[in-house]
Amino acid sequence: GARSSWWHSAVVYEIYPMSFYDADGDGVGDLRGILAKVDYLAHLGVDAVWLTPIYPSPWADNGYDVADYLSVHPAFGTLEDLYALRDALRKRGMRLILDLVFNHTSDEHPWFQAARLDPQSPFRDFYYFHPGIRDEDGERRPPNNWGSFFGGSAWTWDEQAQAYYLHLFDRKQPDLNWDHPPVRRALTDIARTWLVRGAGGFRLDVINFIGKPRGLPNGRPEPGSAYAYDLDLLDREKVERYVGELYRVVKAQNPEAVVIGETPGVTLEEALRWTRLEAPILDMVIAFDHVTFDGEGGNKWRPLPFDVGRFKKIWTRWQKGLSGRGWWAVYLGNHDQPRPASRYVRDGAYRAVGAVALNALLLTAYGTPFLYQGEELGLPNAGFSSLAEYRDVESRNAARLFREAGMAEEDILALLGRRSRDNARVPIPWTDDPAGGFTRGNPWISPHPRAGELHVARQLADPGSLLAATRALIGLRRAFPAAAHGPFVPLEDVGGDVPPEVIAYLRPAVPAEHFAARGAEAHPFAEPGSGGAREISRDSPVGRPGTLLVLANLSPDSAAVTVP
Ligand code: TEU
Repeated sequence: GARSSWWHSAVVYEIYPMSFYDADGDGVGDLRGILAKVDYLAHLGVDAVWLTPIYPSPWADNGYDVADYLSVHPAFGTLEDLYALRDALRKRGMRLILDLVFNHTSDEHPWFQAARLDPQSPFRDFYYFHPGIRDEDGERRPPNNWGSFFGGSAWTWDEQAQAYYLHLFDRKQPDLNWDHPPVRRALTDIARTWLVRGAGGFRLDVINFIGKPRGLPNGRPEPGSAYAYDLDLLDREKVERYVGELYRVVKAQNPEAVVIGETPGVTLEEALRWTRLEAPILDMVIAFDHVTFDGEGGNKWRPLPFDVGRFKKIWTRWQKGLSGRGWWAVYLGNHDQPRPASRYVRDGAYRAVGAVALNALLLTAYGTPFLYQGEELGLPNAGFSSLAEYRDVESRNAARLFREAGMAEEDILALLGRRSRDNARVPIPWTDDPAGGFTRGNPWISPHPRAGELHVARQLADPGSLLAATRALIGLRRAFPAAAHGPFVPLEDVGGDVPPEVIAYLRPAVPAEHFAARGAEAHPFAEPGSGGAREISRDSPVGRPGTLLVLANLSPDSAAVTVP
């Protein structure tokens, strides 16, 4: 199938604008801040930048509660600032990907404001309002047992509307009713407008959740809970029909625009069906099997010890399952996940090498790698010292529910320190000034406790840093199409006993034009055989031409890369 689109050989860099860089000193990152750092992005060598939502929002869920899909939140800047960023990226060969949150709006969006005020409003059917049902003792209650991912019921009674309304996330995020054609038309128009404005593509937030089953039936309650989070209820035919419609509109407007579906709970079969290379309805999916297996029943708040064997099995299943047939976003972290350098790596000496290994896995895998801001620095979890420092609605709701359930404060703090999304949302440290040089104001969230040790300036100056290794890996991916397109073959499948002291073996220098196009100096690789390693003989099962080997000696101080 066709794999010649730009995103099939691209590396995407995810930016959480609130925490990237603050140019105007109000303590919140902004678009001018990102603009100030485009040469850093060019130096890294990434091909596209995905911004999480930058639209007007009350920030109940840090922008995933959109109050106006076509403007820019004043705290981030103006549309002109966004266009300036778009142009600066484009000049350096990079595209801008926007986040479309189409499963729900903010309750402060004009559509919801109109809908809740007047049952006759044309916007009433934009959402799921329901009068509720009477239980045996005549009490009114929600129409089903669905739970909100942010705690409690997925239904809230609204006095103004005199009805319940559905919100799979926070109560300030009412779900849109995609069965209502005017909803689909309105959202498609919004996507088209952003394409006209020069967006290079979209990441569609929880886009499989738009397939609400007709009749809104009860789901299977989660063990120990009154609520159901039953993704099996989703109507897949509906998802395919609506997503397919949106995909065709986007491609008709700009075939080069990438369409990325964030699809929590997606199965490998669905991923193959939706991203099949010959007739996709999504160019790639963001899957979750490898970021939910370390929680009991997929519940992040019931963490299990990290089991690298299980991780490898899941990773291999998806890599082999998709190879040559479908496509996915390859990621280990993002703004919703704890930091990979804490989640997948034992503490202590191995952190530095472990972080290199993770970036090597990410950047040599089949699919499009998504590097989330700070992963090039190996930032571990922030781990706040007090609950008051948490900003994330999911974490604050969870802490309240744990407290009501009698959990001790220090246990809540430990659990959030391990699983909260805020672990990956603290500001990027740029310099060795106390708050990491992110802002000259008061940061909206606590700075990273290890900013002083891991900041960008220090790593830029160190050729042995994780930043340097990550940059080299991005360049390597450029030199080895096999990294993105080659079949994924676990070493044990080739029976090769890889010589233990083999180090990174990178044949051609990265084409200089890759870096020149970004106005950055070329990055020569170590010549073969340097470092005194034994050459990999061509007749060894792992020395086969066209095979990409990314190996390293695992001495703790090594900045070399390691075998996935
Ligand atoms: O995340 C969807 C999603 O699955 C998350 O709820 C994830 O499972 C959870 O955060 C893990 O702790 C998207 C956005 O990425 C997230 O930031 C939003 O909060 C959410 O949708 C609602 O828009």
